[in-house]
Amino acid sequence: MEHFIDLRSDTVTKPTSSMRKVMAGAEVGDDVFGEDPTVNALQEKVANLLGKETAIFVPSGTMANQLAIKSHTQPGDEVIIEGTSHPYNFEGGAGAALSGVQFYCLKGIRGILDASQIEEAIRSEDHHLPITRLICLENTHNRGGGSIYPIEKMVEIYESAKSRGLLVHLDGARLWNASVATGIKPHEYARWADSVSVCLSKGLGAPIGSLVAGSKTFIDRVHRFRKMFGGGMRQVGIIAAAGIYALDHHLERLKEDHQNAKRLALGLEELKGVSIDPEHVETNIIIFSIADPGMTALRMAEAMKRNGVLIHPIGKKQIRLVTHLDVSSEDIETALKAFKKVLGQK
Ligand code: TLP
Repeated sequence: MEHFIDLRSDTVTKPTSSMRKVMAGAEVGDDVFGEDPTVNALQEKVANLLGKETAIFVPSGTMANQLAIKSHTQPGDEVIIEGTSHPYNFEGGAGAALSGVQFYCLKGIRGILDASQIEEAIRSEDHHLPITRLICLENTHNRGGGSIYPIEKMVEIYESAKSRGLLVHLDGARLWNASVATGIKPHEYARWADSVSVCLSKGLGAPIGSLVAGSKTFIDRVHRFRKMFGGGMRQVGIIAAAGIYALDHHLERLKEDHQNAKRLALGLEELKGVSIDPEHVETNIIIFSIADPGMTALRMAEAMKRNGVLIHPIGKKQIRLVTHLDVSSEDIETALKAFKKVLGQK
């Protein structure tokens, strides 16, 4: 098979041979009975990292977010969320279908909201109106271009939510990236949310797996709904082991992905026909626009593919690139050369 430099997502990583060895040797049990020691160890590890009472292992980030929404709300409740967020846009309408909630979407700056915007969106008590129940945040923010939620904003939003009796869920699929980029520990971020979902199969390089963390009472509800949604799994220590390995070995190296993303952004800035602000590249995601009037995102993706590089068109003129474990600094230089060629520059 031809080797591509795959910049479409950090979900494309393959488990390393050391990770596969740990998986093959994992102790397992029936996790629906709570008897898989490796799953239990992963849940405890992640609960500790996030400073929460407990955590539960689930197959995907989507299930993690949707279980949190389901467990926090009643049908008809309103969830305040940023308009380009993952749970609202990229989870198949699950909030409406599975929890019967409606979303109140706000416009953020690269996905980031202010407490004042949220306060204005909270419904007053009036039986004509839906009940505002939950606020969802995303850190880092995917469509915001991997933007980091400033912790002060999270504190303000959380405190304002608490003063109004509301709950906060954090989609922390890439909270690890935010933490490595800022030096702020995952638990320091997680403190400002009632529940947090995290993923092991994005930057961390595990093949599968996410967790939801929160209080014991909340996770009890999540557990019940996990079964209902078909997410109760059996001898999954085999994949939980990959998650433990990823947390132990692939967390600090996210720095390299961030450096590679920055280098890529700076290289792209040099090219005519590309509109990008490298200052906005805070972690491992790069979103740029094509300024060349004769070029579309789709055509650029096709041309890049012919040059051995896979990229992700996310709009007519918009491209997303994501750096990860399987992309080296040499690959970045190769990708930049391909962009140059595709844009007809020397
Ligand atoms: N994001 C994927 C795709 O769905 C777009 C990607 O390639 O970035 N929260 C956030 C912030 C995410 O970026 C994703 C996945 C999820 C949740 C969902 O995780 P999965 O794919 O495991 O359901």
